[in-house]
Amino acid sequence: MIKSVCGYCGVGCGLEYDEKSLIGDVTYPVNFGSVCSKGVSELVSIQTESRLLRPMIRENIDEDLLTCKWEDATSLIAQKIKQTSKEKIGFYLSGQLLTEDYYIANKLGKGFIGTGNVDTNSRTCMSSAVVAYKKSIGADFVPLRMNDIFKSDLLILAGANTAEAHVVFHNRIKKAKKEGLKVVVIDPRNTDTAKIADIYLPIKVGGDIDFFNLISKRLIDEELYNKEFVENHINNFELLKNKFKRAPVTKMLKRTGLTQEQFDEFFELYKKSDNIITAWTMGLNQSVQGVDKNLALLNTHLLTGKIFKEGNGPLSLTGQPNAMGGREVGGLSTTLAVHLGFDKESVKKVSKFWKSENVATSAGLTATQMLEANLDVLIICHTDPIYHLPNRNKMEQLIKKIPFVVEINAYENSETAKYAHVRLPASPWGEKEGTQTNLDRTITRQERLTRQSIDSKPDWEIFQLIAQELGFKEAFNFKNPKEIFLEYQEMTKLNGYMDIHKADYDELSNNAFIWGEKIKGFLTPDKKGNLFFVENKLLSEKTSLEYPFILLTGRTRDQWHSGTKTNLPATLLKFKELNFCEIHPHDAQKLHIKDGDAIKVVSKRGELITKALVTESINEKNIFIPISNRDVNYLTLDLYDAESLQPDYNHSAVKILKI
Ligand SMILES: Nc1nc2c(c(=O)[nH]1)N[C@H]1C(S)=C(S)[C@@H](COP(=O)(O)OP(=O)(O)OC[C@H]3O[C@@H](n4cnc5c(=O)[nH]c(N)nc54)[C@H](O)[C@@H]3O)O[C@H]1N2
Ligand SMILES: Nc1nc2c(c(=O)[nH]1)N[C@H]1C(S)=C(S)[C@@H](COP(=O)(O)OP(=O)(O)OC[C@H]3O[C@@H](n4cnc5c(=O)[nH]c(N)nc54)[C@H](O)[C@@H]3O)O[C@H]1N2
Ligand code: SF4
Ligand SMILES: [Mo]
Repeated sequence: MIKSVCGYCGVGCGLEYDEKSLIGDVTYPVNFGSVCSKGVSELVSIQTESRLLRPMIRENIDEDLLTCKWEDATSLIAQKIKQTSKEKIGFYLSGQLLTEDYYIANKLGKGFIGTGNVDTNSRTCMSSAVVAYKKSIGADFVPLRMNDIFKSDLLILAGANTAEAHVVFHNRIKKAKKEGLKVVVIDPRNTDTAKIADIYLPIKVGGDIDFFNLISKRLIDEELYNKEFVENHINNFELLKNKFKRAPVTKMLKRTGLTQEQFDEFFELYKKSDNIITAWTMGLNQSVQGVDKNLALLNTHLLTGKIFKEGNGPLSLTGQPNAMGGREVGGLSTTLAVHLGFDKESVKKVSKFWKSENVATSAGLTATQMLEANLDVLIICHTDPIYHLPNRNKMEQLIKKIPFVVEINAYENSETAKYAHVRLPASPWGEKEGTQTNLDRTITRQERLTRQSIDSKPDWEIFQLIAQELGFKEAFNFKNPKEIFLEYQEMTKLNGYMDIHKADYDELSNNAFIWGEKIKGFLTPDKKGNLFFVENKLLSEKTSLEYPFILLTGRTRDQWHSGTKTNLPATLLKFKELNFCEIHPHDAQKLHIKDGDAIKVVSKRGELITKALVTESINEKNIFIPISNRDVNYLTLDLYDAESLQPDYNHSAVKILKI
């Protein structure tokens, strides 16, 4: 029996494999044996015909790709890197890489090539939460665990559809409900998650800052905040209080789209709940004011002191399996390594540790900036930017201008593949080993369950080959992921609060390690939490007569993003429809659209064809298209949060045409 962990979502369920079947691990402290349809499909996805199996190469993207030897591909990549100045080189990584893969790629990019341009698709996913956590509590640190819901009285889910996106956690929520937990869901769509809520609040898209500000204002006005906690542990209280004095309450409520009765009913429950958790995901993060939305939410926990104690706290629900591990390693271009920034002291420490004189000295381009930056070399690994970046028509034009694009992927059918000059086959989940950190700091090891396909290699090994070709043989001489993990663990000692060095690699798959369990206070320099006054600036794209609908996008339960791993001919797991567009019956009627009709959805930037799903689950004037429709980003707008540079995926103005 081999123990491993699921490589799909941030819940990170424990699995067991007995050479024949893959099942949930009943002893694992996250899922206690349950798994969802994606978890069970892990093995099917390795065996599919759409695997990328050989390295391939071409001089320009109009030519066919030709199979080549690994040495030819890696030496060409090294040669291109050598010929290019470091600010023209970019590494576009992924929250689905294992920690060891991430560590090697970051060490090569930031440590030895010396470019800050090493970023990840987590930019499109969690960067608003990262920035806000840092500002508010002092570090990118999730201060509670999923199991805290069993010690809590109230769980608020804001812009999070756990029923489809964090399935096993959702089942845990249902269990906690039976033990008395109340659940409030704030979402413009009456999702499967909303259906289990004690109170469902159908917020108007983009109204979340107003909603959380209304909570904070009431807490202050009615003196319900925790005075002792605020006095001793919190900065900026007077400032916030003064700002709220003039806050336009009626307007704010109107912007939430909720009635006074709805808000009051919620606030009654809020007031009487001793222990509160607020969890959120893309409904807040993916926004032109994503950071501010996070801060407005975090304010409520700082005011009430409902943080750093059992059953309480702001719980960012990370999406990808190892987005947290990537952040810990330093995979975002705004960090250098192990949660350290680019200040002189950190650069010095890191240079000494890596024994390199070429460490990047300033933050580099974000993933959302890379295609627009006239790069000469772009290395993309374990992610599909042409599928996932907003305003796809524009992104397609931009990537064509990059003279040398390398794509490292385990599957052949990504959208980015069309633009790659070199394609390298990676070994996917099940054919490799390494560690990952789930959404609540649980570090576990994924195991190799089957042999490696003939010519594919684990991602860390691919980066190591490139590093060796570049002449960095001593610094990149790892024999296996364990050796990398040990070096990374040593490095975490550079950052006082990271106790990852206490984990035991050999033990990890049997015994998960939870880091940061001793942290019970703010990690800011003055050890105090920071309140921020934020306002809804209504910066998203507005509807017009021509484009009267707001498009929301998001997950559907049985598909993993672009579907290279889940939407397979051999998969019998397609229980739920993947191609649809939710539209309210009133809107459908006005447009003479019936359920199941083919429709064209058009924005100022592009269009797609899909199928109408007429449902009252969606507010009028909103439509929803799941990201299992690979064309979804032809419609979306490339508008970004000014601090996190995360895209505003959920607020594009569109029109609908019957075809
Ligand atoms: N099945 C499946 N599960 C996944 C993934 C997958 O591809 N498939 N991907 C993983 C990843 S990477 C991520 S990031 C997570 C994402 O996890 P979630 O964020 O929970 O998933 P989304 O479907 O993107 O949904 C966000 C919800 O926000 C709502 N929303 C939109 N705009 C607003 C708004 O203005 N305010 C509020 N309050 N809500 C709003 C949407 O209606 C939607 O229900 O899922 C992870 N899990
Ligand atoms: N409109 C809209 N756009 C969105 C979002 C949204 O909600 N709405 N969500 C955003 C978010 S939160 C995210 S996280 C992104 C996700 O967007 P992507 O990261 O682009 O989505 P995936 O399909 O998961 O891409 C992962 C790629 O890795 C490949 N792969 C699988 N296993 C391996 C392996 O072991 N090694 C290597 N090298 N490759 C492998 C897969 O074949 C696939 O091509 O999309 C973002 N884009
Ligand atoms: S909930 Fe997430 S981690 Fe658990 S089995 Fe499903 S996809 Fe895998
Ligand atoms: Mo994500």
